[in-house]
Amino acid sequence: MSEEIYISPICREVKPPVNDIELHDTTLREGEQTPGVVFNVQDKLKIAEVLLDVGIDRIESGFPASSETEKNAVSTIVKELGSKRIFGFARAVRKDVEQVIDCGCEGVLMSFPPSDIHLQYKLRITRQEYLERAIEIVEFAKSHGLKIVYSAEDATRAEYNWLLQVFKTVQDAGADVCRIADTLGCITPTAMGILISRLKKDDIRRIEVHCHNDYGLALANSLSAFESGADAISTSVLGIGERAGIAATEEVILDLYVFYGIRKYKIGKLTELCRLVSELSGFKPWPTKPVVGDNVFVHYSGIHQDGVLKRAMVYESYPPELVGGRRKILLGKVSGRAAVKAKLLELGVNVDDQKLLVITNKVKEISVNRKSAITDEEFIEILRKEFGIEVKKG
Ligand code: HCA
Ligand code: CU
Repeated sequence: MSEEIYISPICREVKPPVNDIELHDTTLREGEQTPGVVFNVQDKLKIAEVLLDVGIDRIESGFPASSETEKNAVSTIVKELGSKRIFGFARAVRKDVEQVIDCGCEGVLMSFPPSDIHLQYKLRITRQEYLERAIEIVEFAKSHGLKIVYSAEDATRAEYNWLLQVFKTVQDAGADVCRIADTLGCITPTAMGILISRLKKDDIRRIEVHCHNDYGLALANSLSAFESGADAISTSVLGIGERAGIAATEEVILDLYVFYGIRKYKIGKLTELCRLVSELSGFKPWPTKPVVGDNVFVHYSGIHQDGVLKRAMVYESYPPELVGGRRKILLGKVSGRAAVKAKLLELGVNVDDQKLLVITNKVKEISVNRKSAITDEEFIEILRKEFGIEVKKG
């Protein structure tokens, strides 16, 4: 695939401090907290397999302590696919971590909120009690050889110096990565950049971000964190998760590839991965959803069709094939001769200019009385009925 990628040249002036990143995909845990989404063991295995194949660095495979079924699913993933890169979700309670150990996971995502709001209203513990519990549970997990991503749930609403103290404490106790969970998505990209830079300057060695999308900022916050030195980003396929979901795996991989030259993931498999999760979750991406929405590689207006047929880069910043997609020319009220000609060529039909003009006028005439574009099947029928042109089934 030719590297026909055309982005703003100003992007070259943005140089993140680290030129590597880890992706921590939580489709199988956060994603399953999407209302109505239930993955059975086979579903989880299929999704985990493709995620590993794409090159995802860590897979949050589920919450074993939540049920026997869930524990069985996580164990099966480890049994079938190996423990490497397989993590289990746990609260900061020994029983939860023991379940993750029993499943044979390589690591644990330990979620424990330090914000005063959670301490006061949810956990009803003091900051001192929080620290004691955090040290105890991290040391316990470490003593069992688990890799530890320590997640400060609701971190973006925690008071900074206290959050720093928490991260320093757990980092000293053995946590490998400190995660900022922007649980309510309530931070802006600039503020996230300031937070990450400050934590890095204050010697928090490896930082991950888990960004929710309640204000539509999950992806922007994730990239801003990376540009300020974050080492890992938590994502889910199609962005599925609680409420407005989180940063989407496919969008993060595409943006890391195009804007920062991160080539470590099999980007050509993104469409396949998204279609699999969409099918197994029943979650249909909306038509304008970046990377996989039905409309994202469609050119419909005459001006765009004319431009893209002359040179794709005119109206495409990256080729659809990059992510395993395909360009589509849709015919309708605003289509011109260039589009009709391209569609005819796509169908293997050659006509002279005279015939092309007549067919184009017919397309326009039909289109004005309808609310949707003309599908390929309808266009083939028009060619047959109106012009006696038989299209061979390709
Ligand atoms: C949740 C909230 C969570 C936890 C994950 C984390 C969050 O779903 O229970 O602590 O990183 O966004 O805080 O997903
Ligand atoms: Cu979350």
